[in-house]
Amino acid sequence: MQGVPYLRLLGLVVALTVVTSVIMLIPDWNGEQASTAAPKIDQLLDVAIILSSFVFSVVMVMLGYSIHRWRARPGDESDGAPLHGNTRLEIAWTAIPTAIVLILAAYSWIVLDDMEATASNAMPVEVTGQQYAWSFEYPDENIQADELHVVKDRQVAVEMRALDVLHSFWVPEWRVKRDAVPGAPGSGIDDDFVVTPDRAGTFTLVCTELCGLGHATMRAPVVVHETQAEFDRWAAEQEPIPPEQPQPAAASSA
Ligand SMILES: [Cu+2]
Repeated sequence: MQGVPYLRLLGLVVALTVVTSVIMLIPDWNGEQASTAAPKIDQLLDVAIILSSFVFSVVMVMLGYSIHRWRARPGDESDGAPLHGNTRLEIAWTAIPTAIVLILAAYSWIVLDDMEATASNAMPVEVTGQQYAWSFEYPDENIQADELHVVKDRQVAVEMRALDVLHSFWVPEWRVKRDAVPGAPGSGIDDDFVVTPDRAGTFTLVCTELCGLGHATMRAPVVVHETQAEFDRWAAEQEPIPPEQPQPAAASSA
């Protein structure tokens, strides 16, 4: 290809990348942050937005340039020249996206590894999803509740269960999301996760796996207490876990 203004095209790509990134970074996509994972997830999203803006800009600039440069002039009915291809171009459009994907994968790995680090003082909570309600058991306190109560700055170790179909645990302000799968626990399904809330207040646990007609109503209050003492006062008023849990007939005998 002769006479392609590479430098000017590169300049356009950089300019469009900057403009697109700035516009796309303005909205607060994920909303309020209320766990130690939230800023890490949000920063990962920002990096993904900038890399996506770059890919978008390369495609748009090359598309615009090609349409302008190789458009058919009025009255031109001739065929284009036969082309074999362009090895340099093909290497570039394979290598650059591969590098972008590998960089994002490595960065995501680091963030996920960091989020999954467990603390020794974590509070275990067993979360059960069923059509269409959540319930919570606290093995350390031997209580059960239909609200999720936790303590600010204390890690929560959540173990998920589902009694009927797939459900999914999501507190948007915490950013973490994990499926509750029938058959877990003990089935080898990855059904637990940790999260450290770092803002006291009341939030909402949302089921984010379409689980039936009542899916949209499958929510539960999440209360993050300022102190452990406040949590203990709440815990003292809750029902104890009954010794024999009523199980559906299909429950495994193992
Ligand atoms: Cu659901």
